[in-house]
Amino acid sequence: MTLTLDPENGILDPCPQITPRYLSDLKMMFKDQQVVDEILKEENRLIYEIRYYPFRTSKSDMALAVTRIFPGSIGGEYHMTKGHKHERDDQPEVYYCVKGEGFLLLDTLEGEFQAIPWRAGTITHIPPMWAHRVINTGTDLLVFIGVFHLSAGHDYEIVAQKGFSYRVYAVDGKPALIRQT
Ligand code: S6P
Ligand code: ZN
Repeated sequence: MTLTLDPENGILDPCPQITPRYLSDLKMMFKDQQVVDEILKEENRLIYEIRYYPFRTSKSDMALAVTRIFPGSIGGEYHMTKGHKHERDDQPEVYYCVKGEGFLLLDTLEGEFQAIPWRAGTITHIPPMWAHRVINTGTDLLVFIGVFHLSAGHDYEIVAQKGFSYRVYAVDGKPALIRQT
């Protein structure tokens, strides 16, 4: 199976499934809930979209997902993915940044943390059991590809409960990692 990705806009062809994530879908992930509520009164902003393709074979199934994060911030905190940990603790993932700039946050949610600076061309292996979240700190679209096993599963609840160790804010127009207590 061969797919085509437009690196300028992150459009995948063919693409059987597109999942939009609006602000209301990741409301609880942002720190400033008052600002979130104010924005939601005006508009339910589209933060990112996931374009998904499953590769089904007789013996082992993989999936590819292209995520497009639109630029912007909520209460000074850059647009980001919801973030999750794979349900299966033996399932890694590979991310490839196609366009844009930002950070990949990796967190065990048990004290270990890494922030990987990202730009077009960066490839990162996400080990099993590490929660992962991508932040768009640029003024343009951030596009990345994730490749993972179809059976990996996604635990969003644990991220909502424990939170990542750091948040990424725009401070004087530049990204700053702020430790969460
Ligand atoms: C799946 C992979 C990505 C994310 C996507 C959106 O394992 O890590 O395709 O699903 O980047 O992030 P999230 O946290 O909303 O699933
Ligand atoms: Zn994942």
